[in-house]
Parts: sequence; C-alpha cells; structure tokens
Amino acid sequence: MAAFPQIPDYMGLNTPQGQEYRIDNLDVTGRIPAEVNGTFFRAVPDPAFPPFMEDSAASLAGDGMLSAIRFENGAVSIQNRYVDTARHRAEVKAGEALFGKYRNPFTDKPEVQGMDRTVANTTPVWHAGRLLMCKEDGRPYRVDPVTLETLGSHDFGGKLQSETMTAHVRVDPETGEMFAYGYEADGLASKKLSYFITGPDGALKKEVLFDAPYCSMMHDFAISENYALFPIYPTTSYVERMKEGGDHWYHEQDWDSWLGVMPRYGDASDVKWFKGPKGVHCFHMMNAWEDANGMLHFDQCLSDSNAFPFIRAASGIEMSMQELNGRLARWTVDPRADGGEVVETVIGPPGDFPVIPAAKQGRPYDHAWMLTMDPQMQGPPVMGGPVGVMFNLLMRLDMRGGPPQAYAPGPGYCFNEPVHVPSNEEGHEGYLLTVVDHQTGPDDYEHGCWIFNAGDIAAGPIAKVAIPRRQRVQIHGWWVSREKLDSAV
Ligand code: V55
Ligand code: FE
Repeated sequence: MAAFPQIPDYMGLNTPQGQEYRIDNLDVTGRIPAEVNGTFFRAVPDPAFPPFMEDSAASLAGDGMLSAIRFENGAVSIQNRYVDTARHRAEVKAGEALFGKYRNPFTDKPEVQGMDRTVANTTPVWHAGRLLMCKEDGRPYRVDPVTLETLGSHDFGGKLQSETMTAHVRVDPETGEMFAYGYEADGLASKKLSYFITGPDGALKKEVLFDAPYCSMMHDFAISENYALFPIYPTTSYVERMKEGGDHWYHEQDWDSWLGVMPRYGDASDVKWFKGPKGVHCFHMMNAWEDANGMLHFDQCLSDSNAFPFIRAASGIEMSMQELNGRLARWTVDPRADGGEVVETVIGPPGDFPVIPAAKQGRPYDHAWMLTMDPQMQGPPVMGGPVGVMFNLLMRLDMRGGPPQAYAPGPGYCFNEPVHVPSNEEGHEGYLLTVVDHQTGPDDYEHGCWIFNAGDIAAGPIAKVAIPRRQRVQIHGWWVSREKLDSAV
C-alpha cells in the first residue's frame, strides 16, 4: 500500500493507526470512584488509506474510529473499531482511497460519485438508548454500544428530511428530548437549515426548515429553557469553487455574524436575527440560558477569525494565534425584541472544548470546564489535531465570578476533550475523564485516561488508566452510565 505523506496531518499524534482491537484489564493507578461505571465513547478520525490528492483539511477527513473505554466495577478495558460507513466499506473493498478532498464530492473517483461520503468521525451521541456516530456533513451512523458493530445510516425511521445532522446535539435534562439541526440541509453550499426535535423515545417529533442569512459553517448551537439559538459565522461555501477542486470552506472576514433565536417549539416565521461582530467564528458553545429578567445569554469559545489555520490560509487571511483574540464570550440579547445587535462580554480565557454538567443544559450554571493553554508553560506545546497544537491546561471556571482552578501536568503533556460524570452525592461536582497524551520522544507517546474530581481539578488526577496502544487525536467524547447502557434498544 502507498504510504501516508510525511506532513503534519499524518505525523506525530496525527499518525494514522488503523488498528481495531480490544484490550481488557488495563493498568490502573489510584482509585476509580464507584460512580465511574459506564463507557467513555470517543470519536477519533483515523484515515484508513493514504490520500490520492492534497487536502488542506485532511485532519477532519479521516474515517470515524469509535473508541470505547469501559469502566465496570473498577476494571477498565478499551476497544477501538472503525465505523463501517458506506465510504469506508467502498475503500476497504478497493484497497485504496476513492474519496478526494474534505467535503468536496467533485474530487471523488467516478465509481463512488453520489455515494454517502460522511466519515462519522466527530461525536458519539447517546440518546434514547441508541449510539449515533455523527459528523455534520451527513446523517449519523448507528453503532451497537456493546460490539461497536455499525448498524447503518440513521434517518429517524425515514422521517428526517435534512440530509445532514450536526455532531453537536443538545439533550434537555427535564424533557429528555434531543434538539438538533442540520446545515446545508438540502445540498452543498445551501443556506437551508433544518431544526429538529426527537422525543425521549428517539422518534422525530418535529422538523422546521428555514433559511440562514447565508451558508455558514455552523458547527454547534445551543438551547435555553425556552429558545433554540442558531449562530451564523462567516465561514461560507461556494459550489463553483468546489467544482474547480477548491476547498469547502472560505472565511469572509468582513461579513457580519448573526444569532438566530427561535422559540424552542416555534416555526420558521418565529426566528429573530440579532447581528454580531464581523468576521468572528466559534466552533463550540458552552451553554445558553435565560436570566430572571428574561434576557438570553449565549456563552461560546469565540475568535476574531476561523481558528483552523487551513481555512484562514485558503481565504488569504494572515492572522497569528495572538491576533485571533480567542475568548470565552457571552452574547446577550433580548428575545422579546424584534432583532438588534448582540452585546458581548468577555467571561473567560481563550480555549475550547467547553463542558457543563448535563443537568445544566440550557439553564443558569455555576461552573464549567474547558481546555486552554498554560501561559507559564516552558517549552513548545505538543503538536497535533486540526488546529496544529494541543491544549495543555485543564480549567474549571466559576461562572459566578469566583477564581478559576487549573491543572497542567507539565511540558510534553496535552489533553483531549474531557467528559463529565455526574455524582449522586449532594454537593459533589462529579468527575472528569480525559485522555492525556504525553510525548516522551520525537515520535514516542504514552497515553492514559485520567480521572479528576471535577470540583477539585487543581489537586491533579485521582486515578490514571494506562492505555498500552498509541492513540490518534480524539475529537469529541460522550459518557454513558451503566444504567443508560442497560437501557439500550
Ligand atoms: C470540526 C471537526 C470536524 C469537522 C468540522 O472540531 C469541524 C471541529 C472532525 O471533523 O468536520
Ligand atoms: Fe465539535
């Protein structure tokens, strides 16, 4: 087989692994809390075949590899298995890559034209007893949570009109409903959005189709108790450029951003658009919530341009990491107004991978966690992932204005996105689980799943599980408790 090109997308932490395995009885140091009983599912892009053409966004295009770290009464195992998408299946059969550039179907080989080309590599979503591997460019794939066998593309019983579904759904803690959306819902570069709700049984209850101001890379959204919030940032798409073999995404630095606000159970005619600053972009929202005066707050990891260097490069934007001006930003609007402009307040540091307790989804919240960079860290950060550098500091933010807490293991260490495991103990903030990568040599890494007391991360990990195989960079994870696993349908 041809080799992977020796470029950063395929080197170091980004080295393709392509290994399916299960390893039991992993070594544990420290004490695993009894409440950490369940499975930490992780989505890892892992290209099975070397590309046949250059792709600036190759770090996002790898085949979905589902990684399950299972905790059963103190014993821990890991299983990694590919999502058997139509695309992966076709490439395995051919023994080579057949699909071209990230999200550009015009670059695919003729024999796979028209085939579902999603790689299901971004988030393992658990809802209504089902595990869905999601990527925003297509519909999710359903996977068996026990065997990790792929069960097929999931279209909600044939009811979903949208051709796409986000990898960032929001589950309401009280109703158990899943709130989701798809962008480019009816085709490439379209501004059509689909907003949909599934019941606690997983059945599609409602789908609303409406138009965004323009086609936008809308990676995440938010809900509050009474509203659904749709952020539109000016990373956009042009069919003509794709036909010419170009990228899917171009960032338009001088376009306005927008926040669409719709009553949760509203319709297309109910959307109100609030104007935000020009040129900004955000991948992940921390939360949205309503205060006692009925004002709506939308908390997000915002930057002054797109944080992915390859999108800025394709768009001719020269901005350094500093100039990106990353921040945790709160946009406040009055949902009773007919529109207007967002009011921005900076409430936290630059960073990404925000995490809140599932019970606080769409509600006022006291604390949250995120990944950021330690300004004091000596030596270069660990390279890897779509941005190129990995986060080396885990932070707990006090949303009521108290001091933050932080933990950095030291030079050579970096974090993948944590998941939160709630505790039933009164006043206990639960636990954070995160895969930590440690670079020990030019091409040597050690990996572990570390467990933190979520209310006291500064104390360092309370347990470490050694992972004896090289891991590729994870995108998102999802914690599924033993109880929920037992409710699988
Ligand atoms: C992101 C990740 C993606 C993608 C688009 O983290 C955005 C952001 C792993 O795939 O396709
Ligand atoms: Fe994401």
